[in-house]
Amino acid sequence: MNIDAIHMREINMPLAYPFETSFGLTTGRRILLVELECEGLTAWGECVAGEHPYFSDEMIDTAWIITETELAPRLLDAELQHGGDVPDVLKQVRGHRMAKAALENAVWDLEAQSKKISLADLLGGTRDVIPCGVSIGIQPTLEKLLEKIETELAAGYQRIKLKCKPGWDTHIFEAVRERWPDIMLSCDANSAYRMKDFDHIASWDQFKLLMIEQPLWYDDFYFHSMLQKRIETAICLDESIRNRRDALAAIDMNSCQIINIKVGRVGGFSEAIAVHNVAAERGIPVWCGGMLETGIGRVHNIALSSLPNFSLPGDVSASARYWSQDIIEPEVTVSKAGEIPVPAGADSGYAILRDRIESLTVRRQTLRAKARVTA
Ligand code: OSB
Ligand code: MG
Repeated sequence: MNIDAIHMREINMPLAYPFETSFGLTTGRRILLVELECEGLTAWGECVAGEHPYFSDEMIDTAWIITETELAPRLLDAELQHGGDVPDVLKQVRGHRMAKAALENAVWDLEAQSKKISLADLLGGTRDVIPCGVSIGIQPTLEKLLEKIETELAAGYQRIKLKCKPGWDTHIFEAVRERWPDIMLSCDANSAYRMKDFDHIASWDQFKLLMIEQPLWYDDFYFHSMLQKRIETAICLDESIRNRRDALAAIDMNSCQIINIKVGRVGGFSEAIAVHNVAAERGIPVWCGGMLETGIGRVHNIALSSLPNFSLPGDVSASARYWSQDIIEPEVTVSKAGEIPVPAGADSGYAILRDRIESLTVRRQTLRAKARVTA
């Protein structure tokens, strides 16, 4: 596979509902999309870097410049057989995993198309449907939060994750558990707590949470392992896990008992599969995280979630929870059982809405391969 052209574009999309976490409020997304042209085929990738470097050190503007100046030129020069060849092509560039993932994932998509198999099959997926949960942002009031949960449970979602932070934690868990004693419930602090909060976090054991996601520093394993010793509830790491070695270190140190895999955060499908595999070998369940993706990233997340060790409901949910209109058709929907079917066969079953993408585009850039000498 020789890539002939890489089209980069930024689209701006307002979120249907504002999303608040301990690190900030998001009301609209600025998203870098890449479109690869290769021997008559076309595949898209979505960069999940945020508008600001608040979740990770990447943001759309750093991803844009790195893609344009470093990553895309390397990919255009490379001889590729597989999506799995991409990390080696890009390895001279350190970091910038979300930018790399957008390109690598599109190459896997091309490979699946050229082999006429589903992306899930190419990745090693084994599930026909994936179990779905939702991540519910910090709300203006407790009443609003309870209403949201009621709506999501009625829609069929199997697990509710509550974003939390100091001042929006114990009392909401208490109220939710009082109303729904038995639902699968977890929380995500996005690094909002410190060592002084250990007793406070330990008091949440009474709520029988499935997990507490990333309570401490975004780059930490050691203090999470200290905390894990002090609490019964499983810690799940998100931000801290950048690659397979991080997963190994975190598991060996007992920094976590569950891992959230985000394909952008770990730099692409190859590393996501490696994290999945190392966790599986050690009996650590994983689930697929979300980054407020459009349908393009969402469909890639669905394929990844079909791997066997994605045994817990993920944060991959229906398009309508994010967008008044998605950029793929049909939109992603969730069944009453809280599941999304995994597309089988060569056709992903989702079409890219090119006109809609055009109308949302605010900047674009095309890079083309140098003329190739063919024998
Ligand atoms: O920590 O999982 C997170 C969204 C943006 C950045 C970080 C996170 C999230 C979510 C939302 O929790 C997941 C989703 O619904 O896409
Ligand atoms: Mg998280």
